[in-house]
Amino acid sequence: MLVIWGRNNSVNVQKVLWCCEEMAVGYERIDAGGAFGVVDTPPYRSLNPNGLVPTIDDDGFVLWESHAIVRYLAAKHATGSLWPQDLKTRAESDRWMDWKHTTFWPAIRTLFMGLIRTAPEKRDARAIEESRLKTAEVLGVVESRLKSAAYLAGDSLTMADIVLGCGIWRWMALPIERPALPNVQRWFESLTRRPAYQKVVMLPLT
Ligand SMILES: N[C@@H](CCC(=O)N[C@@H](CS)C(=O)NCC(=O)O)C(=O)O
Repeated sequence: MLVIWGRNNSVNVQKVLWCCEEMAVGYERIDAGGAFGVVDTPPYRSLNPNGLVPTIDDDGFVLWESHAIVRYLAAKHATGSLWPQDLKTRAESDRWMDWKHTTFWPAIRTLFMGLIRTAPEKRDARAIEESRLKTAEVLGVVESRLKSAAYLAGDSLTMADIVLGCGIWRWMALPIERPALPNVQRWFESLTRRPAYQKVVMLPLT
């Protein structure tokens, strides 16, 4: 049995849950992180010395880092779909996964944390606005890509859509002004029609 540690409102945990739901892979989820604690206990630290979520245990194989987990599970259960078999398609999918961690999340993090996880009187309005503008700017790169493809790596959903799709839910659900990005909008709407996305990603932001 696959065990996943992590609170269900974490963007990084949601990637793993959505991946499993798309592939119809069964799992047991254990609440950890945030108000649930657990991540600072010695048993958890022996699994994940970073004290972060998610962590998985797949029949004794322990793994942390959400994108490594998504790659591992997709390669194990979804070769030819979430894990593209074609080398170049897989490289494209990988590229967008790295982009999500290195470009998209650093851009949106202050906006998300500011509006959702910070009390109104403690918010830095200027930093939040800068983050909103930066996120809109970097999403221009996705907008260009999605002019010529339905999904990030081509014609069908891959692991890249899984990881960026969890982030885009936050962008779309935040109470903010967003520039018109019609291709990003179309892609996002296609994700919202997937039962697995509805079940584990489209939750109220907390
Ligand atoms: N690079 C790591 C980042 C993991 C991470 O930052 N997780 C956050 C939740 S999204 C966390 O554990 N925060 C502390 C907590 O929830 O207690 C990954 O992708 O798995």
